Amino acid sequence: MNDVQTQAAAARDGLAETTEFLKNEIIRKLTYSLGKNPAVAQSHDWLTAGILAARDHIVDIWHRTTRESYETGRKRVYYLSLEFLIGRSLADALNNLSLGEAMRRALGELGVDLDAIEVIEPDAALGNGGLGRLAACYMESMASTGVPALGYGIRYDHGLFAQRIVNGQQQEYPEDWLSFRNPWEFERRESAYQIGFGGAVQSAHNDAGSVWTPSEIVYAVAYDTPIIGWRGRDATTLRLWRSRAVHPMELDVFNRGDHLGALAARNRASAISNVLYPNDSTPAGQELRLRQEYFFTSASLQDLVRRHVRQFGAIDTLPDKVAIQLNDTHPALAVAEMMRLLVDEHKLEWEKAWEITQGCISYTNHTLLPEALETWPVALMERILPRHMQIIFVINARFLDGVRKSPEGASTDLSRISIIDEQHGRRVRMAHLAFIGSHKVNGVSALHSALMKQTVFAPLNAVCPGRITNVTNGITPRRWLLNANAGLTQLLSDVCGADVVDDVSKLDRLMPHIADADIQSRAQAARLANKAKLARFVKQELGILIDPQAMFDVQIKRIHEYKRQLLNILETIALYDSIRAEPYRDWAPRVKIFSGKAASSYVAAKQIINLINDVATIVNNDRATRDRLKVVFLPNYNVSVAEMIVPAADLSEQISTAGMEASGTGNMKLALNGALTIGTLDGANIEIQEHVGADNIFIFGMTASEVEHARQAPRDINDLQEKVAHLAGVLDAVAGGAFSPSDRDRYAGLVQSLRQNDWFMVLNDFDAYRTTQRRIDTLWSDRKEWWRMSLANTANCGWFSADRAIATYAKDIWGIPLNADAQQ
Ligand code: 26V
Repeated sequence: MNDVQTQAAAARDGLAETTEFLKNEIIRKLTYSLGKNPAVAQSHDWLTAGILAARDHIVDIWHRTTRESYETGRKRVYYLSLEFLIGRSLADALNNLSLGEAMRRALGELGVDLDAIEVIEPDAALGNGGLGRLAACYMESMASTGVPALGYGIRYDHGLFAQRIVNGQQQEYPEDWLSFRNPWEFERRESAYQIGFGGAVQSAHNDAGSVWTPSEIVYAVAYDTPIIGWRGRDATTLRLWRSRAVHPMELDVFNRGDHLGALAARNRASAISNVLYPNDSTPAGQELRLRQEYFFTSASLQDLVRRHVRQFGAIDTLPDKVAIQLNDTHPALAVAEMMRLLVDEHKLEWEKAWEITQGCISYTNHTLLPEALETWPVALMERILPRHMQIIFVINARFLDGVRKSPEGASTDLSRISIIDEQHGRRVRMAHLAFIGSHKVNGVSALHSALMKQTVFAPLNAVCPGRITNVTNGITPRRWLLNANAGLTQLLSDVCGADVVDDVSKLDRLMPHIADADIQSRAQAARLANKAKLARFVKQELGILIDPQAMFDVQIKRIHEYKRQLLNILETIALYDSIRAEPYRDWAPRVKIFSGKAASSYVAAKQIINLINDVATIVNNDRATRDRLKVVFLPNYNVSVAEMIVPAADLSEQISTAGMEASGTGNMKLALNGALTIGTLDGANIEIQEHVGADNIFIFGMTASEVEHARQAPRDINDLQEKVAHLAGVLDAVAGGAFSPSDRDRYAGLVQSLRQNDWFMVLNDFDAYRTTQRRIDTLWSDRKEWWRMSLANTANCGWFSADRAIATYAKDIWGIPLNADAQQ
């Protein structure tokens, strides 16, 4: 036998051995952990047994990682995020452990199909969208690149609501991912912390040690989930907090006969970790949200401070060993809580405490939308967190004082940099608190970071130059390429070498081959198989038949006016009219695929969902356009649905109003998988263009500065409607009820608001968008050129790996040297 044959034989023997081992493990788990006789086990029992068997393989690596990080005393990242949008974990874990094939065989020999049980694992949907998914990608990437890390969040009983579409309209249902228990997690009863609320403060001076006596205390109990890195390299911890009452019930109240009252405290406490807040357009349930934010921030800081003091025996070395990353302002109370712990509990001087706090903390901003920037009424904060409010006042006073005395002092409008907004009934600006308490603040794409300096943070940037930096978002290629698209991955490792899966920057080795007919046809075959799978899913979910040979044109993300699903559906209507008007032209057959949730109180977003579904009903039932155009709205968008759509997409819609999408990450997932992008010069689209080249992307529409100017100048929308082909006709049709025959006025208001104040520039960009779509139609018939462009996208998108983003955070923000073998 030669070397290769010997290796193959060893792998075969290894595989046979591992298969046998796993088979025994699964049976043992089924029998002794679940108490199930294999003969009567149901699918979900096999799933749980499979997860428990896989988890055992992670635990040793996890303990080793934790031990090593303890022994080497390396600096550790604490990633504080109110959201972790994880999705399913089994396929990802098996792949990272290189156990996929053995597990498939082991289950197969037991008469169970791995594919069939993987899909019944519930999605852990502990996030709204991009921000939460980013946190999940970064946890996996830190485990893969050897960055010591611990993620902190909330173990919500209920994740993001489930969406159903009834009569074209969104309905929300509670999500219940824990109903079959969660086999990935370990409850840590010993790691419980007391979290106080309300009460009063005794202090001589606000900036010296004070005694806060809360009127209410709840427990935060830790639940740990190991996150396994690529090739089982390391495993990091995701620690999620669950709230519990200190006393399960008040027995004296119960004994007095007030049975419900006796449970009141318990309910009040457990409400904190009950449900994830949707990104709402209206501020509802404010107090509970603030309690959630403080609850998880305080538990996390108490935990990390305790760990540090135990390990290093001192508090002042904290910034050498601890990097705290705030994922948006949701954990911004960390600034005040850290000061409270250091000044009140550890009795440090204010100046020293401030140096430590700023040395540890850094903050990522994810949006510049004014309505999405968190502020809390001072009065609410004083009631719920009296000591923190005092501390924030001191931080603010000292900061403003410093600026006043500095050379810039005279030219600075202090009201614009203050943590307190005095204009809108006295509110605490959480972004200012996070900014002032951080040594670095980052945006999530080059444009977004630049806009931070020019807009929302301009005054703060002027007095703290150099604090704002950029880390363009990234995505984990393990989940979004290797797992989601096994067919393409096989081709890529054949062409680029097997090591491309360890380092996706090596995808550029594909470049010399992008015009190769054989490689193009293999890529096409892989895509077609993914599209056929998606088509089966669409048929099963919606009963709509779609042709895998047609162009799959996808827009998948939260529904928001700035993301402009409305622009997409209006253009779809124009296309529909054009096809009907000229049925014999060789139109590129298209399937328009939409998926996404609207916040429950976001009326305009819900109307857009309704319109997409109404258009779908008319178009899909029209024989005239039957083979040319289909419109599909896939309900209940989540990570798992994305994993099916992303590898099946031909065209990726990234059409936000320029300047409004901080980065986008779906854009990266789709481009990496070879979808061509039609997009505006917004967020990370700009950097995608830089990497793939202007010839390999379809950019259209107004730039961010054009949008800014147009918003200031009055626009002649009537003139626009007269001049732009199709526009008036499309708007009239929608407004007149052509797509809502049973309720003709349904969209009158929607169209009227576009015509009166088109804040998101839907009408302005309509023509550029429509004509770009028609260019894409033409390209579709040039298959060679299409696939050259597609492969150029895959070849050049390795840069959007989360590993690159994490390496940048490690170097520029956390001060953590990476091991040489993890660097790219
Ligand atoms: C929040 C809200 C709340 C009020 C109503 C409107 C609204 C709209 C958006 C948001 C999202 C805030 C934070 C967020 O999720 N940002 C997203 O972060 C992603 C990861 O960095 C990034 O790719 C997306 O562009 C950005 O929107």
